[in-house]
Amino acid sequence: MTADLFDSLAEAQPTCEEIADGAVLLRGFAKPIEDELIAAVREIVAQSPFRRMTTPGGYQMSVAMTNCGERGWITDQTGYRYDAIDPRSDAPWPAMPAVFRDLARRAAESGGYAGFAPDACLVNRYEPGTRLSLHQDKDELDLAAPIVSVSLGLSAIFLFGGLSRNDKPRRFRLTHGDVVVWGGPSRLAYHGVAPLADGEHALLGRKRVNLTFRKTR
Ligand code: MD3
Ligand code: FE
Repeated sequence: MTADLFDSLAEAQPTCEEIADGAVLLRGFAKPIEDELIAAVREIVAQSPFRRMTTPGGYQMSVAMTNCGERGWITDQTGYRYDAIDPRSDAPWPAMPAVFRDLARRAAESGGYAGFAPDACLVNRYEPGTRLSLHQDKDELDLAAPIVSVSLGLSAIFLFGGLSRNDKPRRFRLTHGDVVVWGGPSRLAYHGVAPLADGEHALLGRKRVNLTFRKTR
């Protein structure tokens, strides 16, 4: 067998790697449905555009966000919360596409969390230089459910810390099509994204889009 054929066979089969207690990295898991996912993102954004939100501390986030599903994550001067209404359109967030829901459920099952039924999907858009500082995701009522993240477009350095803000983060490169299931003891770990390096992605151009699927109640 030639090295090339061996490589292409290896790429066709997503790998499953436990990167921390309860956190499973599924390399390339979303790749087979990349076109459907990107088309769905475009439809969501047509209805609820990306916007840079303001934190309670008065800072404008560098990452632009939107949501789909029954509820969406928002931040403003008064705090962080999940809300059924997009404050920009005063209408419900776009429905979660079946291709999103199914991907999140299949990924969670591969990661050991069968029956994952997300009610919210936060869609983050990174441009070169934008970053997400170290934080915990704890606005969800059901912390027993995992969070499933899907990376599309330019790759990013993901920072994965511990349960204390002071724990030195490990760094992982997340590339187009990678899916991570964050559950169990990793669910409340501090995490963030280093400033995005410039580049050009064949499908998304100078952008990274990250989907995070959540069960908020
Ligand atoms: C680890 N998003 O939206 S995805 C977020 O790439 C967020 O846009 C990042 O952090 C991004 O809140 C990282 C990976 C991720 C998401 C949720 C987690 C890692 C997590 C929750 C707990 C532990
Ligand atoms: Fe997060």
